Amino acid sequence: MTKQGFNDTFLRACRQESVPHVPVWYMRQAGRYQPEYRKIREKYSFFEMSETPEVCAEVTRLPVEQLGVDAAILFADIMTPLKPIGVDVEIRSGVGPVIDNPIRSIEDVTQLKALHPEEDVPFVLEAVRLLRDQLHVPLIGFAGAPFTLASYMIEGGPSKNYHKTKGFMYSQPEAWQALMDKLGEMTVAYLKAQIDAGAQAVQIFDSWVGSLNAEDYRAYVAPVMHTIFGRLKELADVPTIYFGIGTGHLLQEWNRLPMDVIGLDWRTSITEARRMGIEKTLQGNLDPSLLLAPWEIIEAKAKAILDQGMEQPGYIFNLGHGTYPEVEVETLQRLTAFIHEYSQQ
Ligand code: 1CP
Repeated sequence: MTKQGFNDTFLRACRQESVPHVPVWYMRQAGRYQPEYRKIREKYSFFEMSETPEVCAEVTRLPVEQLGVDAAILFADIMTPLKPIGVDVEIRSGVGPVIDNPIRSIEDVTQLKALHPEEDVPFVLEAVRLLRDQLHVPLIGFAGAPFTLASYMIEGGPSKNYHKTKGFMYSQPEAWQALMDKLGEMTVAYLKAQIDAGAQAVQIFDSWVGSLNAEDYRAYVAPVMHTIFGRLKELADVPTIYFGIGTGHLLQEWNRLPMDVIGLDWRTSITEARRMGIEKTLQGNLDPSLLLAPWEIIEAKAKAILDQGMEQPGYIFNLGHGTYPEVEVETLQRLTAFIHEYSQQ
């Protein structure tokens, strides 16, 4: 049952149905480019914010109200479910996730606990429940993908080349497999709980998996992604989205996974992906750096992307990666209005 006045264009586009306009939302749409966010963030740490359901719901709603986007994404982090399974993680301002006890061996993997969402992350589920009552657009739940989570768990923080992660993968393949299996189970449990609480779509962020070539992706990562998306399809009837940076060379592999929407970064155009035979819904892919350019340039690029996306049903406008703190709120407001207006049918 949909609420009266509920805007379901995003869900319709996920399912490749006709839409009155192209739906749009932005990765990292809640964040430091918003003065209201910065004000709240002065008072709380990142995890204090996301662990307080009322605050979490407030910052999740902020971009929906301010920008007029067609979907909300839960305010949390891909690291959120790692704390209860035994990972000592904090989010450092201007840096990102930092982990004091990085994974080095099979013993470290064995010590990781299973996630019990209702006991371990009740605040996430409570925020989802609050938001479902408050929102008139779909709520996207999310999780990090095993490779990308493992990259932080093994490196101990952000990385440029992921060489410790890949070194672990190549030299301790059994420990790697055990880690993928554990994180895969955690991801299914976490997303299933978000869906049961009310999330109407889920996105899995595999931001850093583009650092692998297609052969290694197939050997070391594709099996767990197959299991995760396959299990989600059995357990729930909501659209699933898979996103990564620099993953153009992996799209054929992705096309074989049982999921619905591929999130593209700016390196692979919508037309190129279609030419490669990708028939899933596509989401993307304006380079977020463009948001710092004069409006005429942003508009011309957005128009070019829309022209490609609108060639067939199943297209969602987004950025190719998250917004930056330097972006002006007005720019995103104007862009959202432009996407809606230009794509109106
Ligand atoms: O608005 C939203 O998009 C929802 C909230 C959200 C999401 C979906 C946050 C809040 N983080 C994420 C996902 C996330 N977190 C990803 C996948 C998407 C991506 O590639 O950007 C990744 C890799 C992280 C890890 C992370 N957390 C980073 C990146 C570090 C790196 O390796 O470069 C950072 C900076 C964080 C902290 C964080 N998470 C979210 C916010 C708003 C912030 C900044 C916190 C602050 O200091 O105020």
